[in-house]
Amino acid sequence: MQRKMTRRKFIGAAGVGLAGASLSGREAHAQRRREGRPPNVLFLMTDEHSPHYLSCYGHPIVQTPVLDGLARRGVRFTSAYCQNPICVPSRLSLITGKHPYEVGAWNNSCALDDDEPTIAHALNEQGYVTGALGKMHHVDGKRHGFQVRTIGDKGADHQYRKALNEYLEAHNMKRAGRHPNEACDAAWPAEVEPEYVVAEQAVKFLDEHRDKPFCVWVSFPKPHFPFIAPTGFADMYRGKGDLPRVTEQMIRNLPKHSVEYRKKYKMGELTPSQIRLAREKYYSMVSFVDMLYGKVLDKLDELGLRDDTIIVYTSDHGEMLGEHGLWYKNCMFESGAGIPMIISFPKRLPQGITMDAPVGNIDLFPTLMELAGHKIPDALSGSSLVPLMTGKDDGSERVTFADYYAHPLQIPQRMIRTARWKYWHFIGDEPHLYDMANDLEEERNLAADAKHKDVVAELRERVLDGWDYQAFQEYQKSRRKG
Ligand SMILES: [Ca+2]
Repeated sequence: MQRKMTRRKFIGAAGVGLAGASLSGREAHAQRRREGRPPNVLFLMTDEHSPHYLSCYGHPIVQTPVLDGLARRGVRFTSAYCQNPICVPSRLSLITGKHPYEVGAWNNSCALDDDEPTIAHALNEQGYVTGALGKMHHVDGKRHGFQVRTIGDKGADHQYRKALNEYLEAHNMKRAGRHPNEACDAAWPAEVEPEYVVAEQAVKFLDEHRDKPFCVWVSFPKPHFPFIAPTGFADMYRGKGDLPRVTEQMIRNLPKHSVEYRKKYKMGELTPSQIRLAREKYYSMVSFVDMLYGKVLDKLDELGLRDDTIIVYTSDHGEMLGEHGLWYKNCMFESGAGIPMIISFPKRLPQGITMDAPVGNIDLFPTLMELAGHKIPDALSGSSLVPLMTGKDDGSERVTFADYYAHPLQIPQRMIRTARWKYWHFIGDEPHLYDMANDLEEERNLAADAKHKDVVAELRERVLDGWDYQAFQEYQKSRRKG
């Protein structure tokens, strides 16, 4: 009630100030509406974007001019993580602000309970129009609070793969599979790519909802495999695929889970030229999504909404791209559980700065609520990044967690990242400890080193504190019975 009265008063005051301005009646009206309203949220999200593969994160080959521009106008996080390195649990954690184990999100078959509130519900209550365009990966096909779903990935909504599928069918073509050894160039126009049609819908959404506060997810499936360079983006990197540094020690270090995964997909059999080619195609996909986000941001500028919009860029997990001899994600190494994260809102946040404190996608729900001036719901497990971004918290005590339970071995595992350490705990395998200040490539597992006994004991305790992996074991038992 208090908030509503304040808002009305503010609209009134803005009206007086505009009386003498030389705006047309309609423009003045539109401006008054904007000035009294809370900021919009534009949520740019990709799938499988490893944190090092953007030029603003220092990658020597990959070019991401649009996201670099966003980073110049915002805060870029260098130690950001998803809460589970696989689609569904990661995404459900993000929209609920809770750990995957708190919402029963164990693998890509798990649906969110209908009663579980999401950020969309919270912003709907504040009078926002909430939209989810593109990949949300809600396996039940439900909206979970998002009101507008003009292009979805499941159920009755218009699916983002429709244009591509129709094109392939009409031309009697098939898309290459997921394995890195199938990397190639697209033989279809960029206009039928799922991301292209989602971006078009995003532009339409901004046009249609410009006069109300909105929160919209513009969510792309790329740069998720298959490793196919979109038309127009293949030449940019042709011949420029590089090899990651993989040492024997890294391979020896791998946990049982990753050894099994490597075997299952024959990752060790890839030749250097196959690795180079798959990485090259990945770079093309990254630049393609970057270009499309440019179209969406241009629309925001054209509508004069940029200053009133909080913009977030993140991904649901990374992509190993051959690092540590691994592909895909499904692990806690930097390129598996790490993500790029940029938050831009120059009205309230510094511009062009980087923050090294550990943060997670789980923190975005409370962060966006606070930045937009709304109350943060009590039940969230993430914490707002606003104190960190505005210099009120130095971040030295911050930690973030990620869990994993899915294929190939279904071994419950949990990672804690502190300012200096990454500790990766398994139920049924030896732990890992990496000194992230001195070994960012995670080459030396220090968990068995007597010198670090106390660090391991402390982090082990923190990882186990409150972690309900027994609920996963119950879930597995019930599945076996069913
Ligand atoms: Ca994913």
